[in-house]
Amino acid sequence: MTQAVFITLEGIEGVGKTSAVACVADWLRDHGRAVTVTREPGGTELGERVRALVLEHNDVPIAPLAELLLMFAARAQHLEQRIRPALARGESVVCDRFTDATYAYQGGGRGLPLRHIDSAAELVHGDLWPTLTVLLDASPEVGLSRARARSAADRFESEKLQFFERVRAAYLERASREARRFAVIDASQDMAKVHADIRALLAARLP
Ligand code: Z5A
Repeated sequence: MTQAVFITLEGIEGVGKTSAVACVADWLRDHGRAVTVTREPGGTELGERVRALVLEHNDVPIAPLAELLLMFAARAQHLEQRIRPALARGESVVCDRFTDATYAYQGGGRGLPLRHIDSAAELVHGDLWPTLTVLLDASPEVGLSRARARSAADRFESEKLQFFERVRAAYLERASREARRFAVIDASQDMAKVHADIRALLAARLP
């Protein structure tokens, strides 16, 4: 039996994670694996409510530490309700963002100390890390122009360019430290080439 894998897609807004998630899931299914597709924040009723709270423009002030804890609260529920049960059933899980997003956004973007994120990650998922993390990398100019052409800016997308430069730098720093788990793909290429690169990566990396 093929081993279940846990694959995450990461990157700043507009780099193409949504279509890349579908590309990964299709490839896995084509190679005989059952797949659960999900996202963060989200994937459960609680997670989707947290998502609405943190993404919508509303009158609710959210301090950076509260934002960090909301992400991990949603993640704890997601792991309990969706991710761990799927892996236990032998299904592969493809997730649009996971804890690397917290390091990038709340760590790099908001400037929270990384030791807080380390502690929360240890508490919430211990050593359950993705088998493979695909970082779709493009400049904030490219990502934000695509995201803004598609829909109005949400609470994160309304941040300034420097915020996304810090987020991108934090992602690249994590990718270079954890080169065995991460793969970086140039997301500024056209979509067909990005997806061809993803399929080649999966063929090379998965058992
Ligand atoms: N967040 C956080 O702060 N901490 C955490 O721990 C977690 C999340 C888990 C929700 O994420 C927010 O939560 C996120 C970080 C924060 N910030 N925001 N906003 P999200 O993943 O749901 O939101 P998103 O990153 O904004 O999603 P997105 O804008 O939909 O990005 P995307 O999925 O990467 O892009 P896309 O929808 O696939 O593509 C955007 C458009 O570009 C679309 O019209 C595509 O057709 C087009 N596109 C995509 N690829 C290409 C290429 N290669 N060429 C040309 N056009 C393309």
